[in-house]
This record gives sequence, structure tokens and C-alpha cells, in this order.
Amino acid sequence: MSLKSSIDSLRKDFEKEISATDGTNFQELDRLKHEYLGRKGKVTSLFNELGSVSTSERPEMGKMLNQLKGELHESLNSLIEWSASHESAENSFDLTLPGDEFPSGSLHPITQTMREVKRIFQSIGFSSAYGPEIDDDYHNFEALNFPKHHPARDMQDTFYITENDVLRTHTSNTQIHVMENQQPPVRVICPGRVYRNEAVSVRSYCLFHQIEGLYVNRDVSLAEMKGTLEYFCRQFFGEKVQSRFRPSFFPFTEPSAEVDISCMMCKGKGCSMCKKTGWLEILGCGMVDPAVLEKVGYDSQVWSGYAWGMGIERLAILKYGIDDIRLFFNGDVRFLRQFV
Ligand code: 2NL
Repeated sequence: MSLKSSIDSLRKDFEKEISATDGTNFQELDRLKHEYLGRKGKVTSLFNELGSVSTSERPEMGKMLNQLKGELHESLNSLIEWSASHESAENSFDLTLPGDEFPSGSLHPITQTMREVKRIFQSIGFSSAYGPEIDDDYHNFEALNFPKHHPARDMQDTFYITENDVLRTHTSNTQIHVMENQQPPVRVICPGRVYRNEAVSVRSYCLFHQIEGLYVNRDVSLAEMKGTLEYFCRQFFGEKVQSRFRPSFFPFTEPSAEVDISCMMCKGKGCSMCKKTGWLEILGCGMVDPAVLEKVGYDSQVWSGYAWGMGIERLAILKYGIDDIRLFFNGDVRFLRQFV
């Protein structure tokens, strides 16, 4: 083979080898440099063959060999320079470094409060039931003994979906569904979201969470209701808390009451939290109105019961001393982080 064709085929070999590497591996490129341009390299050995070429061809061949040597140098050196300054992933990955920390989320304070309330009532035999957030007028109002033109049915307080369907304004609709589908005794709590079409402010939001409870059996007494709700207050707010039952009115209970607890901020002395009364209202309750029992097909001569309802945001606000209900809904992590 002539020296000229040796030069050409060496160039081809080199091009093949260089394109087979990914061009970034320093060791690989260094090996190629030695193989072709080293003291015993392939290009060097072609230079040694110059001596056996005829004197007329020698200058021409020498020029071609120098040209090949220059090309190889240039392409290897630029790749080597690049790979030395950009360490390959293999070299730069330090397996001994500690890993990135993944911040773990936490349960929303409303979820935490809901779970705590559920746990307390479950421990005394109540099971949980869930119902639709969109329901008809019958289950949200009519079956609960709301008179046809009661102000709570007014457009101001209720989001209407259609003429007959509303976003529920309390979770009582779920208790109605439960009673329609089940004979007494009933011992159930109904947690969930409820909606009110009110002006949004520090105190009220268009959406909040409720847990309502219902117990129906033979000869249920008001004393049992008091015992159950007082037990809840002590479990949720602590053994030291005082509670009182104050007469009230709801269309679906008779008699009705509201439960206040002694203000934990001022210990009953009177402060801004309790509006100087020493008491904080936490829930409404009462003996289920016989008209409600009759609506779901229970004989009100045989069955009686008590029911209550409480706002979860209100419980959380009192327990944690929060001053704006909207904080529960705007997702600000500076607020949420405090409940990890
Ligand atoms: C409040 C007051 C209350 C009820 C809810 C109820 C449900 C049925 C029958 C009778 Cl199915 N009553 N629920 C009773 C009294 C009060 O809620 O202030 N909630 C935030």
C-alpha cells in the first residue's frame, strides 16, 4: 500500500474512532491522542515511512502527513479542552453528599380539627355519614321544618343552583338522608362543607365546615344531650373548661339551646375574645322536633332524639386563637406552617 493511501485510511480510521466516542470522556480522548499522536503512535510511524518514499514524492508526502498531524491535533485538543472544563456527569456526581430535603406537607388545621372532633364522638359510639353538597330544597329546608318563608331560605343566605336545588347551608341534609334510609336507633355525626351567601369578612366566609350530630332512640332525654356535649367540651378544650346551656331557637329542635364555654383567654374575667362576657358560644343543639321525625317516617310517639351542629372554623379559631376566618381559605403557607 502506498504511503498516500495509508495516510487516507488512517484519517478515515481516526474519524471513525472519534465519532464512536461521545466526545466528552477525557480518558477516552487521551487514549486516542496516544494511539495516533504519541511517540509510538500511528501518525508517528507513518512519518518513519517517509524515508522509503522516492525523493520526488517525499516533499508532497511530508506535506500531507503534516497536514494530517495538524488536523488530528486540532480536533483532539479542542475536545480534550472542553471535556476537561466540563467534567462528565460520572465525575461530578458526589455520592457522599447528603440528599436534597423534600419538604413534607401537613394536614390543614381544619382537617386536623375535624379529625379530632370525629375521634371524640367515635369514642362514644357515633359513626360518620357523608351526604351531597348540592341537595334539593326538601332535604336542606322542608324536612327540617323550615317554614316556607323563613328568612334562612332567603337568597341572601342560600346559593341556589336551580329553583329547587341549593348548595347545602348545613350538613343536616345528610341526617335526613340517613333517617330516610335507616330505622332507629340512629347515632351519627355528619362532617362536611356547607355554604352561605353572606358578605365575606373577618368573621364569616361563603364556605365553612360543620359537624352535626344526631341521636334517635326510645326515651332519649335532654340530660343525655347535656352529658354528651359536656363530655365533648372537656375532651376538646381540656378538663378545666366550664360549659353552660343557654336557651335558643332553631326550627328543627324543641327545646333548643346554645352551648357556651368559659373563655380560655381570660378565664372568664372578660376580654376582647369573649366580648367581655367571659363566655364563648361553640355550638347549637336541641331535642329533635317531632315534626322532623314524622317527615322521615319515624313515629314521634315512639322515638325521640337530640341533635347539634357546630362550625369547625369556629372551634379552630377558639382553640388556636385565630383572628380571621379567611386565613383558613387563602392557602398562605406562613399560616399553615404553624400547624405542622
Ligand atoms: C348551629 C346549630 C344545629 C341541628 C343543628 C339537626 C339536624 C336534624 C334534626 C334536628 Cl336532622 N337538628 N341539627 C340541631 C340544632 C342545632 O346547629 O349553630 N350550627 C352551627
